[in-house]
Amino acid sequence: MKASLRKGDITKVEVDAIVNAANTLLLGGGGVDGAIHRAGGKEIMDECIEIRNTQGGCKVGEAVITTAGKLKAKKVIHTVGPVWKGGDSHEQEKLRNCYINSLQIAEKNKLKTICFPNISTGVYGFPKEEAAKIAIEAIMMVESKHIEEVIFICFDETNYNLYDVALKKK
Ligand code: AR6
Repeated sequence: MKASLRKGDITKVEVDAIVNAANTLLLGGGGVDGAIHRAGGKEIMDECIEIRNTQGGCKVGEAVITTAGKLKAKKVIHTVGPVWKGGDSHEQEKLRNCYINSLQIAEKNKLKTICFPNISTGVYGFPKEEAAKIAIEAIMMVESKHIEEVIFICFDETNYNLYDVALKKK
């Protein structure tokens, strides 16, 4: 599995699946979640509502998959990152699970290219350097037959530079 880095807007990326940094209710919101729902259209929300009605949303660290609606990607994998509460509430483990569970869903769906935003590093306040380290280590823990490439996309310069340094060390 190859790991690569890009700068920019995840809604424009042409891959098998983009990952959304959602909330437990799968109701949409601000940040990358808002951008994905705005660009992808109603179909994504319709499937999120269906998932909410059947399994009550998505727990922190877990992931669910929907259509990507009008986006160039084929699927959206919604995962819920932890809110940073100082580091003593298993935030690291929960964030690691977001990456692992998203990749496991991708693998189950035979998807080859997956693009991740920097989960939890926006309004959820996870320290960016630690989040980047966890993300990179997590994807290396996943065994896969189908996944060929994982792309980390960074919207802000700080995250881009942190991933650039961290990926070069691997
Ligand atoms: N493309 C790529 N990355 C983006 C984009 C974009 N279009 N927009 C923002 N980012 P956040 P969280 C980056 O706050 O911290 C929502 O309201 C952003 O710079 O979107 O996991 C949900 O509904 C940051 O680095 O997600 C939840 O309630 C990263 O995406 C809550 O926010 C994550 O920032 C989730 O908070």
